Amino acid sequence: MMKKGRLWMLGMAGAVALLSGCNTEPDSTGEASGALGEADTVATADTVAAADTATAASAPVIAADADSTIQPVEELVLHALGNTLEEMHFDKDTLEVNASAFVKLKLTNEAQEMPMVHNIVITAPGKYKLVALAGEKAGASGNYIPQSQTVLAATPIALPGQTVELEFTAPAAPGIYDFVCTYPGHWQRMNGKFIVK
Ligand SMILES: [Cu+2]
Repeated sequence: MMKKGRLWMLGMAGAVALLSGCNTEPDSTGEASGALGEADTVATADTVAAADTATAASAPVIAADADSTIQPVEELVLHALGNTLEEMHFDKDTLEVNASAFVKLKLTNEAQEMPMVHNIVITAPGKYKLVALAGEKAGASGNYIPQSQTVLAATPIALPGQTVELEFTAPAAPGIYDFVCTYPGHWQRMNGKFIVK
């Protein structure tokens, strides 16, 4: 909020500077349409100038915020392997993050065959099966993701060869949550524990 305030003030300062610049020009007292045109130009120039100035001026402020309030990003990488219902699996059965961490999860589908399409849905503890069965009912139009409080986060569907990404904030409450692929028929082999420390 502080930063926004500063940005706005710098913007105003820039606008004032630019406006006074205009006022010294002989043509600036011309007809109304000309003045409107100048106003538009000033607004655009001000936006650019303010953005430039703010970046330089507020850099130390952003750094201070990062130290005190912004969580470090925790990256998770998962691969879905196998080309048949019998072979398919995630390469990890456990994911681990810190409570309230900002998580970047990347899922790469290494399969070559349809219907080896996968997603990852993070669920409340012990709920992966219920979420997966409800996901089947949600169908393709619902991305196989049910509207449910027990769904904490979900990637889009990754087709064979695709990588999908998901950014979310981990639960604040430590515990053993679940993750599961909710594509129909996959949950039995494609699930694991999402551990929040
Ligand atoms: Cu799957």
